[in-house]
Amino acid sequence: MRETLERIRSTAMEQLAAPNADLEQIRIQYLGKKGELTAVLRGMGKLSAEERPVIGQLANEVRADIEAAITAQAEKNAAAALEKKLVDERIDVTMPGVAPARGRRHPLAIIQHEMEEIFIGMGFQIAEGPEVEYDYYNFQALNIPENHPARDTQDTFYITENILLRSQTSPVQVHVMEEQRPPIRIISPGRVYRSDAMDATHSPLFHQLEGLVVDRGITMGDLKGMLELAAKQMFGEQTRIRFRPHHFPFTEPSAEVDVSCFACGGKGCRLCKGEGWIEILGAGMVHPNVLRNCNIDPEEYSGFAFGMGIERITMLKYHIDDIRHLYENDVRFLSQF
Ligand code: 2NL
Repeated sequence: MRETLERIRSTAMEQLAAPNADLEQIRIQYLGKKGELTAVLRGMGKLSAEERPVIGQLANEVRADIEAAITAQAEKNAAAALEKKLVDERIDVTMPGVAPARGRRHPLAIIQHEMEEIFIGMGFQIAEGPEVEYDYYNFQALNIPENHPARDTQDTFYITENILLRSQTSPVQVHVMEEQRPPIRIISPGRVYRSDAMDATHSPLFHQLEGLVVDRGITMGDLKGMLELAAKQMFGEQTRIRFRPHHFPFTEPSAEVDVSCFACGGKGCRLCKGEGWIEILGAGMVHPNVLRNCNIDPEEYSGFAFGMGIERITMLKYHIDDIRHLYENDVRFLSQF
């Protein structure tokens, strides 16, 4: 029996020493209910009274040795597994990162924000409104009655007989004049729609920035001074402006406004088509009918207004020769700004 115990101990130790030994299987094989050591202990009843304590002690030692060896091996395995995990999952924190592809502002948004900053700097507030409007706000309130020829040049998309996509952002300003009392000093940037065929300079959807100032004693001189300041900030300190008489139904008098060419300084070049001047906006004194439509007394108050196409300014500043580039979202184009 002593030999059996010694053999059990040495074979168990051999098995435990083998690479990839199955510790649980070995524990069951020797120490389990039906294990080899357990079987020996069961047979102890047949031993003599002198032998029993000696063999019993040896059996306990063998059990303790095997248990200790299993625990030791389990600890070794766990340490080895941890070491392997640490090596496998090592991170070199000094490695350069993968730079994420970064987007940027669309050229139209760059120019719109530039203009917003300039007018905010002069005390204007930004006003926004719906792109779907009533005929009244887009036309009638602006002194463009039914059958007025301006309805042709500003032909838009109709949702119903009297609901349409705004052809200018002026309706936003009409809402503000209805809801607020002067002094009013706002700009309204945003999308506008016209029933135009797409070509190099036209698009059925484009962007406008309009401005409106209404207060006591506002004159054409205020309009000219303010526009000159804005033009210098937008196109450079040496920029001059020029007013040419024009007609808009919603302003009287009205003017088209040119800036001295910011490419050649006024000598005449390809950008200004030899003119020395570039048209950038329309403007004028708010028509008394428009003020009256908004319950503002034209005897007490006067105002000026102006409007410009954001696409046009963007194309001029960035030398973009076709408006369609601005809508095609080709990253090779957009990444240049
Ligand atoms: C242009 C010309 C202009 C206005 C827009 C306006 C708005 C109100 C009253 C009076 Cl509420 N006028 N806006 C005035 C003059 C010109 O736009 O060529 N836009 C692209």
